[in-house]
Amino acid sequence: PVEKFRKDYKEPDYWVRNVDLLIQIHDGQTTVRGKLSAERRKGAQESATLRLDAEDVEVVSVLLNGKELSSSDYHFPEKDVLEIKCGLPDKFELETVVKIKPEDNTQLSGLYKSSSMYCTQCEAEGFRRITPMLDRPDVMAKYKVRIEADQKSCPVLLSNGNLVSKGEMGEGRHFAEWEDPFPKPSYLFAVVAGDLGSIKDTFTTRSGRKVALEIFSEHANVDQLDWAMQSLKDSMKWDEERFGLEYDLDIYNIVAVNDFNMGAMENKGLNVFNTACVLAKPSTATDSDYERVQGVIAHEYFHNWTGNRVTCRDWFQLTLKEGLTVFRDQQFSADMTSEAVKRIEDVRILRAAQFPQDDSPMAHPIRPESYIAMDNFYTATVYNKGAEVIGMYQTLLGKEGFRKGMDLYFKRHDGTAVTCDDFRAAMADANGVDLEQFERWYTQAGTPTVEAKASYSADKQRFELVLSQSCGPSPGQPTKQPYHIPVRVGLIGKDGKDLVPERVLELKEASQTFVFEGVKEEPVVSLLRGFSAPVNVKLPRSDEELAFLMANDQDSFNRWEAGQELFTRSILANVKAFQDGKDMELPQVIVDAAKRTLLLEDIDKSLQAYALTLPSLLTLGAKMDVIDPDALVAACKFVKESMAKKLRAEFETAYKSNQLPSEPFRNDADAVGRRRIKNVCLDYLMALKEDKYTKLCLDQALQSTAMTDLVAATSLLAGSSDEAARKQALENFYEKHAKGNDLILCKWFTMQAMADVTTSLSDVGALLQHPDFSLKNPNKCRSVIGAFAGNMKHFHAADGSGYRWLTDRILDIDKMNPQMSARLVSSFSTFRRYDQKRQALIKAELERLIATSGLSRDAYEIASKSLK
Ligand code: HT7
Ligand code: ZN
Repeated sequence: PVEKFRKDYKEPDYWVRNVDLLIQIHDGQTTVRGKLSAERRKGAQESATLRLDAEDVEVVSVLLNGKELSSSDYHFPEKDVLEIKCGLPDKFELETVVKIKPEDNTQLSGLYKSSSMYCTQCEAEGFRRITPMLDRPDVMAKYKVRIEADQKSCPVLLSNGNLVSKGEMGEGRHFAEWEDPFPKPSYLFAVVAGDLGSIKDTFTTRSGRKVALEIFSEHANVDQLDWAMQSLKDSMKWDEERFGLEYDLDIYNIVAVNDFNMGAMENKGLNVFNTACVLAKPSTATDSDYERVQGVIAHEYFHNWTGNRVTCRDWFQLTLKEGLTVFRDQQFSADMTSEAVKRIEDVRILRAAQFPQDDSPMAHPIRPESYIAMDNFYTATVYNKGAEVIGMYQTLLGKEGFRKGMDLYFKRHDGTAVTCDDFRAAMADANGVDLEQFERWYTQAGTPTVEAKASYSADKQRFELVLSQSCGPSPGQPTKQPYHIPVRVGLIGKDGKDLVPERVLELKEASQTFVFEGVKEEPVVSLLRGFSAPVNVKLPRSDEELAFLMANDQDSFNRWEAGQELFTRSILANVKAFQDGKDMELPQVIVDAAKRTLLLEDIDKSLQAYALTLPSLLTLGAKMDVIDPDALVAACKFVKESMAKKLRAEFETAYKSNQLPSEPFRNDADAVGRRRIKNVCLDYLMALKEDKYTKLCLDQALQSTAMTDLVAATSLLAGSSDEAARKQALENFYEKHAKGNDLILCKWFTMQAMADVTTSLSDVGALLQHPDFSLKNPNKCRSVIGAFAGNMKHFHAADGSGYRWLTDRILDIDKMNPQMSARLVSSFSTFRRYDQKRQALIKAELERLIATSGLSRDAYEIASKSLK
């Protein structure tokens, strides 16, 4: 497979200015006539041939300025390239007629059929699977589309922009013509055709334009669209208020589809969504589902400016739109819910998904230097670390300074395709600051460590903080240059109040000393408040100091962080004890701190819940020299059980006092927080493995009406050793809630695939045979296979059975959907973090994958890079 490099970027020899498409959908075969109005780039050689991207299309004819070319005038010089060999004038129209088969498209890239509807996914390189094109983001054109289809099976025909005409054609067929006034790259093109229901609303922009909003789904799901609509209107308003950004078309359409490789897609004026990211109603969606829908709706909407109006010059710049848009959706969700809670959730995801990636052979800078399959680079690094990098601009420049930078970015680049350097320059120029060194966040992979050493002079009332930074090697980057790191710091006195105003220190050297004057007593340092940079922190502290911070820090994030550090220490110490065959212990200081948190009355319930939640296994694993899955799981269980033994009464009281009446259903912050803390308490109580609590949990699993409570209780029972209760809860969930609803079925699959029971592997094997399972549906694959790959104990079974099972599944899926199989291969990428025996077992599986003939380049790239 061919590797592409960032340094090799060149402008294309031709620009395409207009694309005129005729898409004739017939059951079993679709014909696409694509007319490109193109011109040679100034400076390009006259002899330059036109090389169009074209994949899995059957070329019927090619016309140049209306005249059919003979087959000797064009050819496929290499796979997926259609080259026009004959001479071309400076400006011309090139027309191709191709045949495609959406019904057979299991890759879900290009035009495909999902259930009964036709839809497209063009990012990153799917447009070439519809019609030959210069399928690259710097080629921006205006699109006109005519869709023709059967009227009965496809009454709804949608594309980007505005509907300009529609009508009947006889013989049961009809058409619709759409025109998008904004030039766009091909990856933002979309078409949908199907029998869909919808809800409608309007939004009046701040300049008084009325925008028609419509959200489509299968008819049966129309009652689950209201939350998405509310979220869309909230997003539109928020972007006007926070960034002065107004929507620019008269229509905004969203369509929910069952089969989708990712969460959603921001096609201009026609977003396509995975049903999992748009459907929600109280009886089917958990609180996290509601949050996800709100966040993803916002994310795709925000792309209209950060991604669509200003797009990426090439795919190496992906974080330009994704990091920025994730940052924007995070800020929005924080404003809609709670800033502190949202920050904790985002950092938990970063630590569980991105930190391990940054410490693996798949580590890459947020702006990668090379790729084989671009689809493999839609990663936690590009998205989530990318968002942290954007957040650091805001921390360094302040909210106002950041806004100035954004305004200049749009002023300079609206309507064009640009680079991450252009964004950085806009931020620097708008604020008159030097952000040269900040580029290293884009060029270097790996998670830096910031080490702090503190000293205090009572005489001089002076506090000194020496900060040093380092970052271990990454693939192709043995050494690193110092980063520009904003470190938000507070100094706390004995009374729990800040002694001096909080500061943002700019750490730019390998080591730097920062002095605080007028500090009246020896402070406790609160470092990296709000997680002001994506780094690990090293600062020696006693358990007591952490407990003090947990109780007193005015920064909610660092209160939570101190608790996480306490838990981490204890779990890692117990891992060691388990490995050495010694007794495990839970320090009293942790029990006391947890008790204080449990007894707090006027605390945000979500913060209380997160403060009592143990760090994820992946986050803990990242802190171990060698990950020992059995010891890690045992240590976590021990900590939970010991805590529950000591605080049984407090957990019971908190469980009861946070019960909510079943009617009316509420998903405001208080109700969400109550369900959260209640279910954390249930989790602890279930660790005691007593009949009383199994009964409590079973009652919740059988009687709750809120999906959050049902899932929490049933998941706990799915991992219970009480076979009868486990069976009853799972059967009840299936019969009463999941049957007939694909999204709830996925929850049912996941709770079993994640369960820590001796039959885990045979259970997931059986789930694949379940009549409701389908290997072709990405959500279902993720819910069984992806979830099992996250089952720390059973996926990592010492005999390698979990690894072999995953490889077999990857090979099954790879034939249908390489994007999906490649994602699953990445579960193996962190293999060097495990013991020698497991390393050897995983290595053998990666080698088995690579040796398989016909393996997709997507899966090949992840497998081969993981082995490096
Ligand atoms: N921009 C969208 C990316 C996306 C995608 C990428 C590769 C393959 C399938 C895909 N579906 C959507 C999603 C987003 O970040 O908004
Ligand atoms: Zn995005």
